[in-house]
Amino acid sequence: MSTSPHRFGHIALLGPPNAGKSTLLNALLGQKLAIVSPKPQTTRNQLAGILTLGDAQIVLIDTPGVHVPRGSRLNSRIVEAAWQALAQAQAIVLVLDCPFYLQKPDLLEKDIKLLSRPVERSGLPVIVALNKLDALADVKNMLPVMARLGEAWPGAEIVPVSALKEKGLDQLLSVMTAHLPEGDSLYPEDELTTAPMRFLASEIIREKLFLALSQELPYNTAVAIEHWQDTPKGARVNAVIYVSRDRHKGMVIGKGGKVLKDVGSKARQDLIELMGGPVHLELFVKVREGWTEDEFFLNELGEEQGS
Ligand SMILES: Nc1nc2c(ncn2[C@@H]2O[C@H](COP(=O)(O)OP(=O)(O)OP(=O)(O)O)[C@@H](O)[C@H]2O)c(=O)[nH]1
Ligand SMILES: [Mg+2]
Repeated sequence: MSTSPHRFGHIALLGPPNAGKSTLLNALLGQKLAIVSPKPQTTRNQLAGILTLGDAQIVLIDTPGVHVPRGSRLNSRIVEAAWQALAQAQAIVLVLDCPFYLQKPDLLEKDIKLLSRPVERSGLPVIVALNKLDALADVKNMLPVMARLGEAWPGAEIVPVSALKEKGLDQLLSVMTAHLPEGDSLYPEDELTTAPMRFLASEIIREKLFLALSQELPYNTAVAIEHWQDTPKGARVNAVIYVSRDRHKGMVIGKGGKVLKDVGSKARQDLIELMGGPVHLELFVKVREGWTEDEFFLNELGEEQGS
């Protein structure tokens, strides 16, 4: 029997957009909770996933990708949500895209600069998950990146991982657990998240939009659950997809409604899995000019999302 004390705490997954934070959250949980897309800035809110292990319970907080926010209020709020996660955490896992930095070494310097100050100010221990190991031609290629990160965060453990191929996760988990304070679990062991179902449903729809739409369009869409009813025949869910311009509406609907139909049927499949029963999903597209700048609307969305 293990004599090590039980540990409990929150760990923030922090890093630039597209580094694989949400993929890592899902891989660590062994279940899809966070949405993922090849486009940067997919995640817009914190999302807590609860991982119950034999000797620890870790609340993993997925965060939006940190970057220098340009343009909209939405963008500033997204980045703010990421930094705010540090206030609740006992440790930080910096998730970084190794192959990307090999291609663009100057962006490694830029990201170190962006992350250093807030991370240092938080006073939290840092673990680096150097991600996308599987996409390297030779694992030795990561050595200079590791050396540079070792300079930037002296003493931080750097764990090469592949969130996609689920490599290096056991090592990452043992390093993470070691950084947690002793304590009892706060949540039942079968609880996966603190996020409301409505939020998870709206995220699933947003993921399908991110996958279906090109260029700037996904960044100008938001999803709100307008109506939710649990019936003996399953859940009836009405969701509104907000777009910021009239011409975007047609693009989201697509020729003969094809895009919206496709988004709806893919989202429905995931919702069935999430809820473990039949789902009737109806999607509506509404124009709300300038919503990405509208503080009131952004607050409303935030409340819906439990954040
Ligand atoms: N090859 C490879 N691709 C990965 C890995 N982890 C994530 N990806 C891909 O990287 C892209 C971005 O992944 P996400 O998990 O959405 O990244 P994120 O850091 O959450 O991004 P934002 O939410 O936009 O900040 C997706 O296409 C993933 O499939 C990995 O270990 N290897
Ligand atoms: Mg993400």
